[in-house]
Amino acid sequence: MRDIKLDNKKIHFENAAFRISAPDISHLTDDSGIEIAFAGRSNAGKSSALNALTRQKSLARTSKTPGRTQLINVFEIEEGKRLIDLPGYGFAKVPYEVKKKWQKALGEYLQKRKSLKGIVVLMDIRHPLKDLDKQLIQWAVDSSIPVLALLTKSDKLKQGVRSKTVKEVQKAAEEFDGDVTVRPFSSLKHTGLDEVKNIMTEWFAQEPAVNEEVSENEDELAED
Ligand SMILES: Nc1nc2c(ncn2[C@@H]2O[C@H](COP(=O)(O)OP(=O)(O)OP(=O)(O)O)[C@@H](O)[C@H]2O)c(=O)[nH]1
Ligand SMILES: [Mg+2]
Repeated sequence: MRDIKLDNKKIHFENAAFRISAPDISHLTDDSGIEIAFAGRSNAGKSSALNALTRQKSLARTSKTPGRTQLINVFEIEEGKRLIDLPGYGFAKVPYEVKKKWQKALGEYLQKRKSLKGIVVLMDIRHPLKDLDKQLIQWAVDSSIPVLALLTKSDKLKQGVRSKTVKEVQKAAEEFDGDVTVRPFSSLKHTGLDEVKNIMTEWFAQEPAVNEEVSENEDELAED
């Protein structure tokens, strides 16, 4: 019996398949179910983390050139369960107009998307908690959205410095006074992968968002 129960909850991340690339939320498919977004500075390792999580080498496009992901990319694990690869922020070399467009699309997505039920904020372990990272985490906390702060490329640091950094960021994250979990992560070595999956599985077990039509019908019924 216990196995069956656990099996019901299991999320098959490896089943994730690309659905759509959208320049902004007006082009996204329906806003029902649960979405978990991967956000972070350009080059932080968002696309690599998605590929590690789904055990697919090239599901999300990765690049040595910052600014690779310029669209909101949607991957569906199963009906009503999606992973979102968001454009990176804070990359200085992108032309101002392009940057403005991305930031607007990103801001709109974060503020308006009802199915957004969890945000994974990825930060290079060597440069954590930059201003835009802090703004994003604070915004998520203020919107009661849980945050998993992943300190990426943890393979780049020796064990001692790594643990010290994780502790420091954990301490700093307490200041946000919300549901913020900090963990080291490496897409290369798969460090932290199981824990990420566990946390995301919990997030996927939250109450899903419902379509606008459904809630309107409910309103009508309530008026009757
Ligand atoms: N050593 C190491 N390198 C990594 C790791 N994760 C990502 N990288 C490298 O970091 C670079 C950027 O990775 P991406 O996954 O493309 O980063 P991104 O955040 O999606 O970047 P944008 O789409 O430009 O915002 C690539 O050269 C990756 O190979 C890691 O865990 N360890
Ligand atoms: Mg990317």
